[in-house]
Amino acid sequence: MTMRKVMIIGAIEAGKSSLVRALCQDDQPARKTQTLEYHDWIIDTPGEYSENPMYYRSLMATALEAGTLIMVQDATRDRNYFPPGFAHGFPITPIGVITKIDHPAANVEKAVSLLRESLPEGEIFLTSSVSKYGIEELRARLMQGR
Ligand SMILES: Nc1nc2c(ncn2[C@@H]2O[C@H](COP(=O)(O)OP(=O)(O)OP(=O)(O)O)[C@@H](O)[C@H]2O)c(=O)[nH]1
Ligand SMILES: [Mg+2]
Repeated sequence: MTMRKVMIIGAIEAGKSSLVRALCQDDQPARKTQTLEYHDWIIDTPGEYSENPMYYRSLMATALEAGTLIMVQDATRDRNYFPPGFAHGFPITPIGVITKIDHPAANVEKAVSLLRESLPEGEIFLTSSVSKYGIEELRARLMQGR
């Protein structure tokens, strides 16, 4: 049986690569993602791919290699960078993740409602790559989906 990958998308600096590292128990700090990065079972994407519609086709094509899509919303941001209903454009299971919930400026409730505009249904996990809150639970869920 082939192990299906997880693709992670979200705005620039939303915390995608830090989340990937937390899920893979890699303690090195994340650096700016410049291109698609294939990790063991996660495909990390640059924030530009989610912010610029020019890259949507590339995201859609790469999603075909994955079974699960993680859509990230930064808890410290007051806007959603995905178009409305974006999750429906992908033929794989979307899971929402709120990042940086440890941050003093985090507004989790606001972040969830912003993410809901693009992911109307489906699970949303609350996480921090700093405190590791929610990381184990998310990893367990992702393992089920493979
Ligand atoms: N407080 C806090 N800061 C975080 C967390 N996750 C990431 N950060 C910070 O947010 C910034 C961006 O993190 P990255 O993981 O590189 O973000 P990214 O989404 O991969 O960014 P791109 O590669 O540019 O698309 C860094 O300064 C991180 O230290 C978190 O859980 N809590
Ligand atoms: Mg990155």
